[in-house]
Amino acid sequence: DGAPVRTLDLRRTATGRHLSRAELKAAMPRPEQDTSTASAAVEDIIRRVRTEGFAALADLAHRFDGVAQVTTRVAADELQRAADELDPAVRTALEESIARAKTFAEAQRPADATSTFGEGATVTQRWVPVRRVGLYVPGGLAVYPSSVVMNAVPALAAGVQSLALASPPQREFGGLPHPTILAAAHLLGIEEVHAIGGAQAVAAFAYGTQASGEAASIEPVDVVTGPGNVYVATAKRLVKGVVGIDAEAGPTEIAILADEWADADFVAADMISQAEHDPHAAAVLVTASEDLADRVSTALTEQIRTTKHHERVVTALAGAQSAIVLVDDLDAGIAVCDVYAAEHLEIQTRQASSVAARVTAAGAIFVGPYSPVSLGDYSAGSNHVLPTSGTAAHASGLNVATFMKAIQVVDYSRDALGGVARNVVALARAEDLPAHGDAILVRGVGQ
Ligand code: HSO
Ligand code: ZN
Repeated sequence: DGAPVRTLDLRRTATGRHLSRAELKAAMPRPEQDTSTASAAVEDIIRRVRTEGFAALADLAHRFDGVAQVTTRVAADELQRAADELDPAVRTALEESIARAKTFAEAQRPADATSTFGEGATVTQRWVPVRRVGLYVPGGLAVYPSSVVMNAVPALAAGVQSLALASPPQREFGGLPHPTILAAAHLLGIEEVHAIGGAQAVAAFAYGTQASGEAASIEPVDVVTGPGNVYVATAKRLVKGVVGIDAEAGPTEIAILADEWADADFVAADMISQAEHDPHAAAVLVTASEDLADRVSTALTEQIRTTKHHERVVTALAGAQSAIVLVDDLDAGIAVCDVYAAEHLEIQTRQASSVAARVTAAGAIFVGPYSPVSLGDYSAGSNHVLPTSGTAAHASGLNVATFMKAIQVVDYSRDALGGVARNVVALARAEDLPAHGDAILVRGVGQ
């Protein structure tokens, strides 16, 4: 019928009854991702980096990136030069994005919590940054200096001491990562940048490599973050546990909950903005208004004609992952958005902020007609590294706590220990672990 996006009718009139939460979830357009094919290749890369170190990195750079390397480490003057040569408007925009992201990240620092159980009995949860972080930034088609900002700023605000960045060596830039990536790193004060691509970068961060010839050693990190293709996602999954990782990032998603008052041109433009990332990107409109659905469909057809990345956008919008979802009313729309748990959710309804307050699952929520996702992608102050593929049901976007861990500190006096000694002994007996009880009694308390 020429519609740029298919319609999915989840209304009672179409389904015969209201769908349950599980049925809504099954009905929503979200294809499952398969990372199994990349697993064998990535396992091999990780094994080689662990056993051969720099020799493996050099060989993989030659094979996958077509460059010859004597070291992975980018020299300080190359970082400086990239920053000097940066377009001034881009430089200003990056600096202002960094400033906003920094303000917001610093405001997120979690407070320590202490409970006191009478005289001399305290437990405290103390937040401590991880020591060292490895940030991966993809190269190739997508060059995202904004992602350097989004990954680095919360780590710096958390107080991480050591921050390393890796991005693939580019043949057209003499084997260095893309210059805007280097420039962004320099603006953030990151001094350790490596020209290493994909799965091998994740492996080098997780296990470290020894110095060899001119190549500096790479110290292992505590946390690896950053977007990437299926190889990067698979590598992160495989090293998880050895190091911490951020949420796995699949293709980007935008869901828009809108009523008949929404501006169809705004809705269409925002759907196209995220479809522009990837033929697998998802754009989903959820509405109870058939009239709005029709107007958005028309606006999409109109706007698609002149959009630069036409191929990608059309493929993403026409794909099984995208749809205009018709629901009975606003409540049903909120229920649908909650089960879908979009990476980005826009609320384009009347009283948008009170509607937004009722949503319980989304990577980030964008409230009202003047908070489009692309604002958040670059300049709002919020983070754009967000949980995709429905993982927003349990995971969070990148934030200060991603780069911190909480240590629980127990501090009891002799009297305070005596006060709970009987309980410890009783529970130790119940678990048939009497030595646990003995470790209390040996202190001469609780008799
Ligand atoms: N929308 C992407 C982030 C991004 N957009 C970077 C432009 N550059 C995923 O949240
Ligand atoms: Zn984007």
